[in-house]
Amino acid sequence: MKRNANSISPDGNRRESYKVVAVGLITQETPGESCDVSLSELKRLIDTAGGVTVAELVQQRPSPDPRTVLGSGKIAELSELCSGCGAETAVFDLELTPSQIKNIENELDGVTVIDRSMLILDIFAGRAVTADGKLQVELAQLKYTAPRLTGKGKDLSRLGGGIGTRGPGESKLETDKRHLQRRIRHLEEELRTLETKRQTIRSSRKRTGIPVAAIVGYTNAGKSTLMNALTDAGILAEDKLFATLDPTTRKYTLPDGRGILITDTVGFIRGLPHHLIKAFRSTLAEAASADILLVMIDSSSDNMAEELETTEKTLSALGTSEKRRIYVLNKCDLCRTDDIVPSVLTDPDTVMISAKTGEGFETLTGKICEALDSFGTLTVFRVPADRQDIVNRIYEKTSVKGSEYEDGSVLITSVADEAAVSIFGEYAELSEMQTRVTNEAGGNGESHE
Ligand SMILES: Nc1nc2c(ncn2[C@@H]2O[C@H](COP(=O)(O)OP(=O)(O)OP(=O)(O)O)[C@@H](O)[C@H]2O)c(=O)[nH]1
Ligand SMILES: [Mg+2]
Repeated sequence: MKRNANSISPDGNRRESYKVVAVGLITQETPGESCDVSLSELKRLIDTAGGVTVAELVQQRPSPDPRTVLGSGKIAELSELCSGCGAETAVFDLELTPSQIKNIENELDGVTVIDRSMLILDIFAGRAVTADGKLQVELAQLKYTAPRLTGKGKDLSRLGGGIGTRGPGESKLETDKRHLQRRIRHLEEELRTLETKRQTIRSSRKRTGIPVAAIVGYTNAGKSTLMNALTDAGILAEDKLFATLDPTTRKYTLPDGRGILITDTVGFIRGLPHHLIKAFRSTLAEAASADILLVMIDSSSDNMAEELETTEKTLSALGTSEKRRIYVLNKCDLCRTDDIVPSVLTDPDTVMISAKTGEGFETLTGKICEALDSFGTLTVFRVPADRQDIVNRIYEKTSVKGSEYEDGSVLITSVADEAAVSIFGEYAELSEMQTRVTNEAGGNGESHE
């Protein structure tokens, strides 16, 4: 596998020896089964972050204890467990408040306590490559992780960092309050500048009229594998969570000769707090600004339904609910059709593929062509100036982009679907000639590259 600048080696420059205890909680809101699924995913995240899960501990209670999440007996058990197996870190599979972290740490002897989001941010910190990605991760860490680490400055310098405490570029996360606010302001400023630049790039990309299809979906669904198979992009694709953080865009020529841009994006994951999704808005903006979403699903996953649900929720948090979608059920080489969740199968825009073997690619590209057709064609209508009735109807039936008078005629430029082109065909001047028009509706994000 070729590796590009976006890649880091699976173990990168991480120490592999952090011993971690994974802690889960079964409540009314998180029943046993969903706690199991989430905890096994947490262990994969720990592995991705370079840690080793040496033990796990789960407690069932109606709701988390407001002070220490677990009850006092379980906290004592956790303390014994950590010292028994020499664990340096306990990762809780839920969102913890800064004071909960402090209270729990007071009960554990020298063990660092982090939550699921801190762990994910830590992985992002190790994976961000572009200036954008790095800024977003650092800002999210300063806002989310740093307040949860304050007061532990001495411990951190003793440990030299550790899981959940690493900043971008492996530098120790700044936890000094005096510097914190200044740094946050500085990063926000830099991000704003970059956002303006991205906006310009996005606008110029829109003007070229080349449509963009973004591959989105749960982490590890096979997005990068599909991207590589179609465009030879050489992106790192591996059996780890969050192999991709920064988006990559490549040109792809469809079988009918039309060109599109395909973007590979960061994967989604359950339990990421809403404000963290927002923090990665500019990375995820690739999805928000795309014309078509290729929603990728690992059809061999035991948790396909939840993964799809998280994907749908994240897409709607990004304001992309109205966007044209093609559901891509990947890894069909590993599963039987009758295992698949029926609600997705009945969607006419669903394709089964194997990004690995190439099975189903023809159907997929066919669906992309169909989606492009439905966007309509940029058409110029030349209507005699005395036919105001026709002018009015064109305004009614098409999406008018502009009009002007020329030699006793009204020239109307609009995006017209096939039906409109055929109704007003005798007035159409350049129909079929133009490339398709970028779908402006809902395009509120911006693009890199
Ligand atoms: N058997 C099989 N494995 C696949 C297929 N597609 C991808 N994989 C494997 O699934 C794993 C994850 O693939 P990636 O392409 O890295 O997944 P991703 O969606 O880009 O993941 P993130 O970047 O982490 O969000 C890799 O080990 C791939 O080899 C497929 O069609 N069949
Ligand atoms: Mg990927």
